[in-house]
Amino acid sequence: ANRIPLIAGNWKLHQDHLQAIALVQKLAWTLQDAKHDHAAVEVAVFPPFTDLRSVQTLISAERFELRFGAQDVSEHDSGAHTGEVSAAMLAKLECSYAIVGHSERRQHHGETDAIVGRKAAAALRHGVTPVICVGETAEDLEQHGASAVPVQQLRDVLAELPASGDIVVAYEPVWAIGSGQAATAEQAQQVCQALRQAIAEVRGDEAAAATRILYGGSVKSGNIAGFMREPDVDGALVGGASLDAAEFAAISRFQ
Ligand code: G2H
Repeated sequence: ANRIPLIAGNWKLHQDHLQAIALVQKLAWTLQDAKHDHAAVEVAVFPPFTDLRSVQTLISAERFELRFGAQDVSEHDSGAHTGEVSAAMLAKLECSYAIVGHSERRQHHGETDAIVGRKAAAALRHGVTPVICVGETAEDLEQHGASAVPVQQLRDVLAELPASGDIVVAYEPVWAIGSGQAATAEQAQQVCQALRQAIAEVRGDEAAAATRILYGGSVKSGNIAGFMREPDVDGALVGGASLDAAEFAAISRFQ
């Protein structure tokens, strides 16, 4: 299958809407200077909710080919859910994606696989592609090896979804997040392959072959090339290194 690589920048809780405009502008210009082929490697940013309207306005006014998305989405479409943001609202803002189930939300906001699955389903209902995050803790790794927990998380999330609809999966070992200690390319490949197998079992071989699976956890320009050489790694979810336009553009070139 011809999977277009995706380099996704998760800004987490950084950049107010004015800083967001500056960062997106700088990133777009840096990519333009490098003659980045957006059809060959998709580049997307995931700013905080309050930045999305500004980012959308800038990208559409300047006709930048960057994609963007949200870091979370409500499982509900509307109603008495104070503080939530719906997938319909994100779709109206031209968000291509919504991250669901990032480990920081699983750890600190009590998100279970069932909740993550319902959030992904809500995104799909409105034409927003969910970026479904899975990954094992250091303790899981020691007790069960690398693949067992992420594969089970993905199965539980997929159980909440319709059989079709575009999804992206991000494998982010919790021990590698923001730690500076990335997984090796071989470790990432092993788990991404197992995740693709799990997708095949639930959604069929064709869907599995078409689904992009990203690696995340301390990705930087110095280690991206190794990950991208692996057959089942189709891109990266980048945190800290996505806040520097030159560094993120370099990662988008896999160097
Ligand atoms: C993992 C990743 C982005 P970082 O959370 O989602 O962050 O690259 O800072 O490890």
